[in-house]
Amino acid sequence: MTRAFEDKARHLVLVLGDQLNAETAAFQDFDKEADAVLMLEVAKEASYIPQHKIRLALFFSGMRHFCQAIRDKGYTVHYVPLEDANNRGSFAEEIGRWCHKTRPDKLIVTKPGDHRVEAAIVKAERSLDCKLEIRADRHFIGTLEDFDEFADARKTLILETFYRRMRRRHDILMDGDKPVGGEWNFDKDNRESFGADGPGDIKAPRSFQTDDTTNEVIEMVEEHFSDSPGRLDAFDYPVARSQARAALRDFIEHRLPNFGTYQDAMVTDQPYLYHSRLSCVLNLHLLDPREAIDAAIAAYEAGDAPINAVEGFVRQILGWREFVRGVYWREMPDYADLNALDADLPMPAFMWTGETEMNCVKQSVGQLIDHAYAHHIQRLMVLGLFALLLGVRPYDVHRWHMSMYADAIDWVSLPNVLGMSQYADGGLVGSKPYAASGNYINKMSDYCADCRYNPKNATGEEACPFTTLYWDFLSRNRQRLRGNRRMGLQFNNLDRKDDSERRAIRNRADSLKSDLTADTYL
Ligand code: FAD
Ligand code: DLZ
Ligand code: SF4
Repeated sequence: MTRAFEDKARHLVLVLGDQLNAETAAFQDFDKEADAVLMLEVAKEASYIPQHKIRLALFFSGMRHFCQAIRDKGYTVHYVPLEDANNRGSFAEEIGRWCHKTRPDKLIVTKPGDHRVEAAIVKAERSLDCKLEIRADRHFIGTLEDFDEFADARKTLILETFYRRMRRRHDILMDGDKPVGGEWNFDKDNRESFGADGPGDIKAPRSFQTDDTTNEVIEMVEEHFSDSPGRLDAFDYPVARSQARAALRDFIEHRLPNFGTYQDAMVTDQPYLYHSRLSCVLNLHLLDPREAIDAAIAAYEAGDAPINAVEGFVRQILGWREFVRGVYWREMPDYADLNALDADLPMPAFMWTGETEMNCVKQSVGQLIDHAYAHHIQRLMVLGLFALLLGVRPYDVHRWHMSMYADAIDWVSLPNVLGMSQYADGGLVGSKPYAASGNYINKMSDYCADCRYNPKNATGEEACPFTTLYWDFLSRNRQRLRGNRRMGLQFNNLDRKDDSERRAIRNRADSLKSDLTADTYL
């Protein structure tokens, strides 16, 4: 097709790296004859914090596959590769360059998943000759307006209340006005660990072979980001829509039936267990959350998966995923600065390398290096817990998280890390800090059996750092948390310790804090 003016576009639709879906609001009323798509690989997004090589390859490969898919459908796509000699390296500068070149009447973008990116695009509009239109992100089940309506009506935000409201509003897992299976929540059935025999054979998530596009991206990442964390030799993530659907089918068939029961368990060298590994394709919009929920419910209705598994999976997506997104947009930008527990230590360097004698941390970080993935309980009750107990600055924990996980995008990482795991928002996302000693990790994993520390000991040669720091965390935050009734039992246990034991714990905690943070990376 030849256009009247070679590059002139009526509307220029900017598609960001986590918006790889041609059904998004930005494409509504798209006219293939008159409009064009703009996709930008920009150095700034890859380097504003060092990022895992798998994460970089995932975004760039996903973007290139999406570009090809819509070009095949006849869309005009201006795609700027990272290595393009004219690439100016940031969204603002590239948008300016392309608006100048294509002279659109309107620049259209779906709401970005990062407040920083949205602010940069809004700021860039001032120097453009066209209007900017930001459209709502429909890749969620509820709207932000709906979340605000929920939040405005309440003093405190409780996930369970929000989740039930979402079930009713969207008629998901409902039997009239009653929850399917007779309960709203089957959490009590979902806390099993594996016995001495271990988990047995669990089919790992489907592995996707790299194609020429992904191989090119991998080479580019190795060349330009050789110092980034992680490794790429085992890259096998889904990077296209058809692969995302195949990954969902694979989960539903092989892992969903046991997803609930062993949701909280952790096992050496088993990164995924019964988890789905669908967060990346969901967050990059290659998979719609409704598709994931519908597939799980269909498995329940066909008798292929029990209610505790299906309800557990639905709650993660319909409940938590929607809830944290609502909190993010309601509270930003101030949310990023919250630090309710005044935590002020830096993140230790071994959180990037795994070089530590704490076996649970070593295993979880090792897995991150290999796969840019850890499942929820490793994030919350090993790595997040360690940072919480040590007292690391919450925003630094979030930055570390953004740099190590393939699925991290600001809207989802920040409330989970700063809110749920570090309690920096003082109880907005979670009603109490997820503070626990090494005994919890011992109960839910096999890590302690191969560790030089003993999870039962808070002091002495073999004292587990988690256990020492747990008691220290309670002591140092006693005043701040004294009004939290859900912590009563934990403080009662602290009160049972005599003065000399408390002193010994404090001394050991102090030396741990300086030893463990002696070497930092960011
Ligand atoms: P599964 O265990 O199979 O769960 C199914 C899906 O539920 C996930 O794919 C995800 O889309 C959704 N989900 C579950 N829990 C949450 C949650 N708390 N918030 C949002 N979605 C949820 N998830 C991210 O997608 N990106 C992040 O950056 C991220 N950071 C986290 C940081 C911390 C400290 C914690 C505790 C959790 C974080 N989560 C994050 C949530 C959750 O841990 C991951 O979504 C999940 O581990 C991804 O693996 P999976 O796809 O195998 O999930
Ligand atoms: C994470 C990331 C990376 C590494 N690179 C790009 C990129 O080059 N172009 C792009 O459009 N998006 C990228 N992203 C995602 C952004 O950092 C950010 O998360 C999204 O723009 C938020 O919507
Ligand atoms: Fe982790 Fe402590 Fe168990 Fe070692 S003993 S694996 S440090 S919880």
